[in-house]
Amino acid sequence: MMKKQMSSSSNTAGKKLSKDLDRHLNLTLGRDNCDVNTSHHYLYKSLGKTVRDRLISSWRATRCHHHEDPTRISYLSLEFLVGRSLQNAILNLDLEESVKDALHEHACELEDIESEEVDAGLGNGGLGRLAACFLDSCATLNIPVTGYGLRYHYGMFQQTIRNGYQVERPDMWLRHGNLWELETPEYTRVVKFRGRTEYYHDDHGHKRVHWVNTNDVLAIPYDMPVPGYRNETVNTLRLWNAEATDEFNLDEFHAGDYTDAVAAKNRAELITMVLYPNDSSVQGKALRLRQQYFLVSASLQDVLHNWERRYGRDFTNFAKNNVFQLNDTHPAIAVAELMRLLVDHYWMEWEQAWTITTATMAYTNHTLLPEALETWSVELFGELLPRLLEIIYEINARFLAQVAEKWPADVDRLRRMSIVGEGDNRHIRMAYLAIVGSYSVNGVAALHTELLEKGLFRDFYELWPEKFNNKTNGVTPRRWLAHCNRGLASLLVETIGDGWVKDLSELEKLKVYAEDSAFAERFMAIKLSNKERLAALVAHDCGVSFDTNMIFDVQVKRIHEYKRQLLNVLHIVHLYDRITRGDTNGMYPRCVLLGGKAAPGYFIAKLIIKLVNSVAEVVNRDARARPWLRVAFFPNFRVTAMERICPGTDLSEQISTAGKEASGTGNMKFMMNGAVTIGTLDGANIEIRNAVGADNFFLFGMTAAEVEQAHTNYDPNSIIAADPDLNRVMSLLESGQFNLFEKGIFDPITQAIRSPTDPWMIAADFRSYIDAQQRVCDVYADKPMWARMAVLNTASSGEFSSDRTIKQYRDEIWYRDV
Ligand code: 26W
Repeated sequence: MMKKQMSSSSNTAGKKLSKDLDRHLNLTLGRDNCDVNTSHHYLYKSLGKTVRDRLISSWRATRCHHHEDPTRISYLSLEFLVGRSLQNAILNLDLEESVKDALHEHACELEDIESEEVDAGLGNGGLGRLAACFLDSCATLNIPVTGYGLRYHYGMFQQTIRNGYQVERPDMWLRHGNLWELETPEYTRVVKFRGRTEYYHDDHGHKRVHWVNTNDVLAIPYDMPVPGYRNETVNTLRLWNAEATDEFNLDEFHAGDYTDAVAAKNRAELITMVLYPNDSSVQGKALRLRQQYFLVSASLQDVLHNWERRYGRDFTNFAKNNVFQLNDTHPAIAVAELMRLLVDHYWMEWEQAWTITTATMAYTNHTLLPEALETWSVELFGELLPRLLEIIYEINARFLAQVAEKWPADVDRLRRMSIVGEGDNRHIRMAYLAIVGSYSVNGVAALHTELLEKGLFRDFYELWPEKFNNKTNGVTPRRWLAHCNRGLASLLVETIGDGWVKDLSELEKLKVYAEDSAFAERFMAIKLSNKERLAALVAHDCGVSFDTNMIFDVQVKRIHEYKRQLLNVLHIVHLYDRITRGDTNGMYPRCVLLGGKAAPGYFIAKLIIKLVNSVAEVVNRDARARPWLRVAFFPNFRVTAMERICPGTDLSEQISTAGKEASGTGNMKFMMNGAVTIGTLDGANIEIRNAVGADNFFLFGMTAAEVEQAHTNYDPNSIIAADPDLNRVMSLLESGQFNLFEKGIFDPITQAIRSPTDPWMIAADFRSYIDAQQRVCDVYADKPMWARMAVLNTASSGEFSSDRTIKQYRDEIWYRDV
């Protein structure tokens, strides 16, 4: 009875969806079924609108509900790497069956339609994708979180490969419009730049500040819905778009110069034109600082404005009900901006404003690399944001007084801890501003947090140990398992039920099945079909044929020296060398896939891409290698590509120099999908290995402490000389075999490996890496043994759900006693 009712009601829902789809196609878009036959584009659009309609009422309901609850968590981030939205919404709203039926009437599969959607590539890599996973978990856990970001007109560049080199092309992702955004001009804010400050006394004789003669820019919000998993909650991702103010234009117009007025309009709109494609190194460009301040000022004004509408100018409970989570230092200027708004706009006393600020700001650090630590020159800062600079000076003066009180006469400590770094080039240290202004400072994996406390932020940890805490990253199991791996998801539902989608720790129940050979066989059959899907993609996008009988060995992530794609290449060259010498004893055939974007100005990273492609070309052309080794570089790696890549991977490469990768999140996606990791004791690898057990993880390399130690007398040339395998690999690279027509191009790479100051210690970990790769071959040859490991990896991945991470943010950072 129950069942019958359900199926008939879902049937009605299905019919309604089908009708709505046709209505959008015919009326909203003005097409008929004949047009559709020529392109899937309009079907995508009408399906998108149909799905969106179903989000709208829950979206409004969620806003109403949140209206009763004063709590508001604002996640401030310059990046949200959301990828596609259609399938995610369909999954979370439980519309899959209805959509399938409706599309069948158009002789279409969802798969044909989904490829019409372009990725929203509003982020670089790990940090941006983490923000997107977090939003999914917050909505699913029904936490009132608003994501605040920028509506870049050009997202992460599109990467193509020409003659083995990376070529960047602009990503015009908005060209065909964005179905998922709703413009909400009624919440427009004004953001000020430049000008100067004027001091005056108010009617009560208080000294006040006016920031005058400013260049103003409008911030127009575009809202994107963030649906929770089957719980009726729809949170908001609010992306600000920069537009010129009318007044701004008018001033110039009165001055008689129409063309200058239009030029000024362009300057304002430049702010949200393009995402900076740098990951882990800073450029210090004025436009970047303008982006940061624009995001922060518009978002804080939005929150304060909403507060004022509901509670007037009474801020007694503001701190209790508000948190601003800062995604790295990029939005750290929020500390100073909240002070400015409270003091200059709401006329609050400094002390009270500071109490509120330091009770609402929370800072997450995502990197230890010194080149990624943001500083801004005082000169630039003062010119662009004069009032903010004054406020930072005041914060710093009061802070240093506090330090001096605790450590009298420790001048060196004052110099070390100052928010304003002195010297030839005076600069603002954004990480220090974030720490001083926040009540919580967290790292993103256990080792990373420990290194922050003992290393980078040691002085601050000594002063405020209670501020520091760890929140190991996670990824959303909706996108990274339920959606991207339909085959495995069905097997899981059949075996342990569907509770894992909302509570990934239930995957534990799978552990007993690791010993069940029938189950393991089904698990590996699914892996095989995912390898087939991946092989088809690799054939299409790389023009290389992968054989699914071989090990699929994958390293996809941003290209960076610390991530050591080079070590992977050395292994490939080593295998090739063995093959050409006829030494294939104990070798297991493998297909190696590398992919990722290099920052456009990062010379060595771009050269590494060229090297991968050059090695791939030689290997793939050589008939002797064909049965043993195939190599491909995946162009334009992005969220959507990862959805196909991680389910089809056997071996996940997580091989950074220990102590350098803050956490990693790709490692978690691979593990969830049943790949086994070869990795160093770095970032979350350590926790992954603890969860799955040392026997089910291929460990190699120095520890973070050993790396630190080894720097003192590092001599790669003697390591190379003492290791015949490494010696041959280096000779091959130096012989020019891989660059016959471009003599010497790889010299910078081989020289870096041979340099005693190589920070990434490639040579030091070579032997141990090669040995671990040999163990991979040995285990892979034993099919049941590998299957057991693969199953155990999925079964042990429960704690790497971003739901677990977000619960910890909620319980340990966001909901606290104020
Ligand atoms: C301003 C230049 C810049 C841009 C981005 C500096 C630094 C960044 C990010 C902090 C780089 C980043 O994405 N970090 C990654 O964050 C992930 C999520 O926490 C971690 O899993 C990665 O280990 C970390 O590299």
